Amino acid sequence: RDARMEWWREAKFGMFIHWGVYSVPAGTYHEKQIGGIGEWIMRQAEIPVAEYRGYAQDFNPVKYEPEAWAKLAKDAGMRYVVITSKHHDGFALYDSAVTDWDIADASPYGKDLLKPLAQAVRGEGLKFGLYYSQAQDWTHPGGAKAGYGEGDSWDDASKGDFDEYLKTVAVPQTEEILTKFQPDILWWDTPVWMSAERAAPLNALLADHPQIITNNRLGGGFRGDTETPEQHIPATGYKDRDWETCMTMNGTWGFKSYDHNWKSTETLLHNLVDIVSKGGNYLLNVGPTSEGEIPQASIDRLHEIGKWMDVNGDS
Ligand code: JFZ
Repeated sequence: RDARMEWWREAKFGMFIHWGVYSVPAGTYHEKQIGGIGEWIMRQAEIPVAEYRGYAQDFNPVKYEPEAWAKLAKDAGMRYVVITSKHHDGFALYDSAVTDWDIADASPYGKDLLKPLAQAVRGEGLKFGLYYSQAQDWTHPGGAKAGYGEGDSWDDASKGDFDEYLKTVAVPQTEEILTKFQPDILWWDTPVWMSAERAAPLNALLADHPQIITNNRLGGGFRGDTETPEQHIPATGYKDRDWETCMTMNGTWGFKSYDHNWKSTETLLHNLVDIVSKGGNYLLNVGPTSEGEIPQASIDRLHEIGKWMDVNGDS
């Protein structure tokens, strides 16, 4: 176990990437600015499935440069990258055989976004991880909807049986991403409606990937390898547990066109030093646009962190 965690413990600093169809509305629905985090716009505004699907027509990241993203992370002193393979809106950033609600089938871009990033990231000598929303899925029938009773939804089209969803979508997609991309990390999230029985088949898929590192958000009592304090730094770290604080640079994970509430580079560096001094890792988020660009404010801060690393980092 310790040998498996070794690279992760030494890594200290990683890039989180929240990217998907929500970058198209970018926080605005029918001329109204929707509160909360950008990737939750479908849930917040209770957008019907058919209407939300339309946004995929404008998710066309022709400016996507995975090599530049990998270099940006590397130059900032980051040692790993974790990207959303599927967030709560159910949209997959790779060509999934399980569904047509993915980048290859539902967007004009028409091809996988993850393999090129995996290659670029590993080409820079960094580790590559995948986020996967195993429980919440707001488009596939039966997927969990936070705030709703089991099986329920704001749209009849996404109501359904949760166990059926797990069996026909979550399990096969997890299997797909594990075999297609061989991620070094699998980052589960929001175990809405989960139980030990429901989580077990997902956890079992990890057995074929003994090197993989997982977090504590699968649900059903599975603790994984890492604690994931969100948007805060625990005062004294965690006793006997590896941990990783994930944090946004502004107020959202997914791109919101009008969120300019950027933390200063000084604050970001202060957070990094604080976290590392307490034995944790810092997973710092960027939210690219629907065209495939990381916001300039994020790039500027990562460059400045890189300059600090040149003087104070250990490699
Ligand atoms: C989840 C997601 O819902 C969100 O969109 C984003 O992906 C984030 C990284 O993770 O949000 C959470 C999950 C857990 C907590 C808070 C927000 N938590 O444990 O306090």
